[in-house]
Amino acid sequence: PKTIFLKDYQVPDFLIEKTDLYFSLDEDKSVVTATLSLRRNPAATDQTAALVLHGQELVLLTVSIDGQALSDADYHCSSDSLTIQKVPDSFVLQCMTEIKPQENTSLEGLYKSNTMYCTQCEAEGFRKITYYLDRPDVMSVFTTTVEADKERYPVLLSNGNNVASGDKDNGRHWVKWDDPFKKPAYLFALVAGDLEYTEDHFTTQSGDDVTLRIFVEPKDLDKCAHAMSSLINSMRWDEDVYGREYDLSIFNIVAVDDFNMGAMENKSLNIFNTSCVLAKPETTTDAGFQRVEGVVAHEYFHNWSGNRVTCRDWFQLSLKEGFTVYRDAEFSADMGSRTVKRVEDVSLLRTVQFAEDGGPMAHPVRPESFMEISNFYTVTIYEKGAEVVRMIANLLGPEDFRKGTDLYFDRHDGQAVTCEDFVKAMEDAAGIDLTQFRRWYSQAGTPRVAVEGVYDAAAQSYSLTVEQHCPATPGQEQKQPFHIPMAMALLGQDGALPLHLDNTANAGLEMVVDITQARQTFVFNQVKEKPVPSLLRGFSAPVKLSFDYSRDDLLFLMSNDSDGFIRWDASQQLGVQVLNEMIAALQKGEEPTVDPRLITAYRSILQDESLDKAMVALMLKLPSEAYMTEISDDVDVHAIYNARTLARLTIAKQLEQELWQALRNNHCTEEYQPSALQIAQRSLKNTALAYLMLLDTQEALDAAVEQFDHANNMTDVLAAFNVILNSGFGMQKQRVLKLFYERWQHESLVVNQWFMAQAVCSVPGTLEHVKGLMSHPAFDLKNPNKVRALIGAFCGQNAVNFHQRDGAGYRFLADQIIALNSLNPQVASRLLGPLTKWKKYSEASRLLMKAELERIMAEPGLSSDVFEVVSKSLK
Ligand code: B3K
Ligand code: ZN
Repeated sequence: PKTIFLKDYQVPDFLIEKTDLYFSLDEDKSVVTATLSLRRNPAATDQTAALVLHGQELVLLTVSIDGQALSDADYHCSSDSLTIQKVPDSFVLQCMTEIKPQENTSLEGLYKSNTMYCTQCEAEGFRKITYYLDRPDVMSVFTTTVEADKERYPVLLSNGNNVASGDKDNGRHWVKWDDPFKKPAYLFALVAGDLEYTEDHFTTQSGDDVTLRIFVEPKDLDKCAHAMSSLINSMRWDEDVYGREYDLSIFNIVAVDDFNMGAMENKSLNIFNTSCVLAKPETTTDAGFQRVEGVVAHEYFHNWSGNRVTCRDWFQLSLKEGFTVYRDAEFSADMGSRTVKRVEDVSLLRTVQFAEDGGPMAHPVRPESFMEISNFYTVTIYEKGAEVVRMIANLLGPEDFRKGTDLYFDRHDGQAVTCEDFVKAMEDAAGIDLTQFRRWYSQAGTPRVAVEGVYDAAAQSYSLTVEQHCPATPGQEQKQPFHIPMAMALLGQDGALPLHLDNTANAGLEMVVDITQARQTFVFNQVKEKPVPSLLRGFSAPVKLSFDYSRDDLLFLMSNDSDGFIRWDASQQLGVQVLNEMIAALQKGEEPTVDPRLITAYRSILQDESLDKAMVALMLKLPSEAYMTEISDDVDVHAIYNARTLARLTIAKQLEQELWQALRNNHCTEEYQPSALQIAQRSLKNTALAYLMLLDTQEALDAAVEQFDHANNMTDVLAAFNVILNSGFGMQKQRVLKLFYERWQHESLVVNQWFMAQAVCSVPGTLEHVKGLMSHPAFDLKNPNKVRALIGAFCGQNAVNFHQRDGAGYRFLADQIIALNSLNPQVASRLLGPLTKWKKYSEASRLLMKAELERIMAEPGLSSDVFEVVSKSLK
């Protein structure tokens, strides 16, 4: 595979004014007729260039220009292009191609999922449908006619408005769609199937009626209500917060079982993985409900941040993804608990994104090169990109940020633009200079920020000395200092102290200091007592901050900071200190002990009535194994697991009474709602249950079994199921495994949960069990959700079993990647994640992991997806 560079970007030689598509769908082959109105791009440097269209896995039947069929000598077909040397300046090109959607297991382009046809074109899937200029800066209006058997495919959908339809003889029918908005091919969509829909309506601020429909298989009609209300809430929110209205009279969502990602924002025809749209209390967990809400909002918000204003090229992907993740995160914060949402997002960022930024695939938010763009739909592009937008929003403040987004949307409506255009709009609207800030787009890696505080009692001054440094990442040895906005406060014994930075007048109790140099000192005056600094409040920048807090400082922050994120973060830092001490003891062959201050802190959290229960649950969770792994350079998986397990057991023993109280007091008797309040109760109750089950008492087992048997919602059922599976109660285990499957075998998404619960089980022997499940009738290597639930979860979330010492876990994963490489390269490449981090592990594991990467590398016929990740990991 070739490497493509941002610096080589050139405008397209041709533009496509109009695209007319005719699909004739059939069981053995489908025929696509594309009629394209093309003209030379006046901005192109070479006005005599040949026409080169993208195309893959297509059989070309006929090709004509302005009605004249071309002969073999007039054009050239390769495995990924169609070249026509001589074309007029303006002309109509017609291509007829044949494709086989039913054989397309890559789930990119046009493919079949169960009995329905559907598409996924982002990033470069449209070229598997017809020859085209498949790049986002070529924007065209589209008309699409879909023709298929009427009985099997009564529903025929595409982008825009349904403008005509009719029946043919031989039982076939057709529907024609017209999308008036210019769009790049990656936003094209088509669906054909035997689907039913639920419908609702939304009236825009301007008074226009929009018909909203969610299309699903008939058996799933009872699981659409949450997605529909989430959609309506998103539409209202985008009007209220960003002034953005919907722009067509119809908005469709379709649920598909086989899907590589969560969902796709195709213009007016969003296609969703069933896991991100279907929800009802009996089958869906609280996390599932929240995911549906978040993804529905995310895809809807793309209508402006992505569709109306799109990306010039794929290096700019974060332009739409980072911004849209920021938008959906703020929406979810407004719908539920803001602090909880922030803590969850920061947790993800600090484990998964920081790990990516420190590994072989590290790349800037705006990458400079790639081999396979599918590999760049990453936590860096999405989540770090969202943090960058969040920093801009905070630097500007709400009013100027809104001016900035208004300017961005107005200035670039209907255009394909760059991250630079976004930043420029912000600068122009707010009148500020983001020159140094732009390094967040170009430099990869997580900055380390070391802070030291010195209190001078005589001078009543407190100085914070800050040093920043960003480690090298592939291709970027040296980094320039970042502009890091650090929100902070100084806490005294009776509350926050007034901040007089450099003798200025009182700046209030909280401020943002702009760290811009490699080393700099901030002096605060009139500080009446030695403060505990509260740093990086709200996680104001995506950095690794270190400050030498004593455990007593951390306990103080945990109970006194007014910033919920800081309280949680202090509990995590305390947990890290305690666990690291235990890990060190284990490695020296000594008896590890749990610092009693941790237990005392947990006790007071459990007893603090004023705290949000969801926050209590979060603060009672020790740092995850994944986080402990991320912050360590020489990872000893088994020591981390053993220390954590022992700490958890000690906590359970010493807080047994308090945990029982939390369990009993948070039993919810009302009808299920995915509301912040109920979610908080359930999460605290189930956190308590998990601790109590570690005690191996009959009483705890009874509580779990009772909950498993009688709960009216999947959150509680699954929580009970999980703790029973991880316990030593063999008979109950067998019983719940069987019962759960029997009860839910017809609900594919619940069966995924069943696979996942077994895959993440920490008991020994899980690898063999997982291998056995691969031949379970419900498992299907072609279905990405099943692969993620079983293989992905085992390798990514079950460290102690995946890293079993003989390397069998690594071998298992490599075998699956080799099998998936030819079936579905995108899924194969994503599964590689756990192996790519091999350099972090202690030597024995490291060598075994590397050997498996080398074995994959030696496979013939590697996809560009897998090749890129494996080759970069081995460098
Ligand atoms: N834009 C899509 C991602 C599609 C990726 C395909 N490899 C989903 C989203 O971010 O909304
Ligand atoms: Zn997106």
